Amino acid sequence: MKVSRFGGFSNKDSACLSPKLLRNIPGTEPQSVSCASLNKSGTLARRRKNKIMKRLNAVVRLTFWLVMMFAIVFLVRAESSDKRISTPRTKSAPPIRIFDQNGQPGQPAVNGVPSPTGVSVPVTVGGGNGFQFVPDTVNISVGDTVEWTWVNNGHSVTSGTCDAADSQFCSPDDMNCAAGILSNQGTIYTHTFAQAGIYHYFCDAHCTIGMNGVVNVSGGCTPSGWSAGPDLNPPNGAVRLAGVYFQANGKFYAMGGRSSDAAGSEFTNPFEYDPGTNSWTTKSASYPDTHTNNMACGVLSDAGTPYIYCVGGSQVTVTGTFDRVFRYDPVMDVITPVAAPWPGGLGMVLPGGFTVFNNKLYILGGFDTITNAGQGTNQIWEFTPPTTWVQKAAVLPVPLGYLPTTTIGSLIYTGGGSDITAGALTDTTNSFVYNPMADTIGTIAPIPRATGETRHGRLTSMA
Ligand SMILES: [Cu+2]
Repeated sequence: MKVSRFGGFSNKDSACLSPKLLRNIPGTEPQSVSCASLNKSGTLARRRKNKIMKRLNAVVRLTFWLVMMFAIVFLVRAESSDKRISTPRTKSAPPIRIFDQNGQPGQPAVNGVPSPTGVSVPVTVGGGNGFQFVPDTVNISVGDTVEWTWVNNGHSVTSGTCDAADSQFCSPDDMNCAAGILSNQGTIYTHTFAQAGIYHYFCDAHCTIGMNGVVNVSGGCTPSGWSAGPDLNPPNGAVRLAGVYFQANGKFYAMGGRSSDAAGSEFTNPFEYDPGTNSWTTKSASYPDTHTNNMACGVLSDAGTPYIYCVGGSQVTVTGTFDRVFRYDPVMDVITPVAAPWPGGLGMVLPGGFTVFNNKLYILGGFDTITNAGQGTNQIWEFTPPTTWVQKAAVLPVPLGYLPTTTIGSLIYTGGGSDITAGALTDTTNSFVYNPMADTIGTIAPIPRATGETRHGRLTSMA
């Protein structure tokens, strides 16, 4: 039974990686990776103004939210791990409006569906400790859109540095930016960036306590923009890794995988790519086991701290798979087990396509390596930190393994995937769109070329 397979990119933003570099992460198409500036913002200039009332208000609200967050975390941890702890998110927001770089209304956008030339990147307003933009740094390309969603009351998105609006854009409607109009929970504000640059923004009520953000807009990808990068650490190449962009530090991680199909060739440590130095580093943290091929990995936050979660996986020449979950903290370089094995693994199913939406990891389909000598599965699973697994009611219209899968806006798309019959893998053109909030799935136009045994590339409309 031949089980060759991919490496992949699981991320919301992708770094500029070269074809040479990408060749060492099988299954990745160079054109599917968006170029994005990964420059961190510098320290924001602060300007003092008379904000006594707003600060007092902020302290009261901060205290309230800290108490609330503690209570929520406590209650969630007290839940049994198999109990659904979340309800579908509902948005009671005004219609989205997209404004161009000059503040002029552009074409109306359908919620979650990006324009053909760009992607939509979500940012939470009032996330984190309640007074943060999460993530506070977004790296996008020209033509991409940032979608800010308010999760609590009394915030603004105002371009400029703290208390110094520059009126390039602002919530709720790009008008009278200097006024610092505050909006409430459920509000959605979007802005499409038509020009490259570094765009600072802040919350008019809370910038003095650190509620600031930055959008780095790179010039966009063109074929001539590719340049050579360093090879992945293992000189003989690597297969079956899961690629993850970690937005919090702007670095890219290759998780798991192995150097060959020979027994014992599994990698034991994560690899880290730093776009700033254009170099790879082998990290010190080591994997908890050797079932590190074909894992499903993605960035999820637990109690406000982002981690790379990895689910399942196989070991070359060893029958069966693992269902375990672990998480990697790239900042601390620590791997810890997560006491919530994937119920869909059953010791024999490799995760299929995977992607993250709304701080949940979704696994679509999979490869049952045992039943009928190997067959595809159609289940859809959802993992929410810290420990909750839910099998969704919707299923893939046809069983598939190794689906290229990604999130665009609020929808999850698949393009192709492997039909697995009696252990034989065949590329297909099956393509679906899954709505994780409605738990519905539908068929979209088939991918033009049969595709399988690969993971998704991202984050452009060319994926
Ligand atoms: Cu605020």
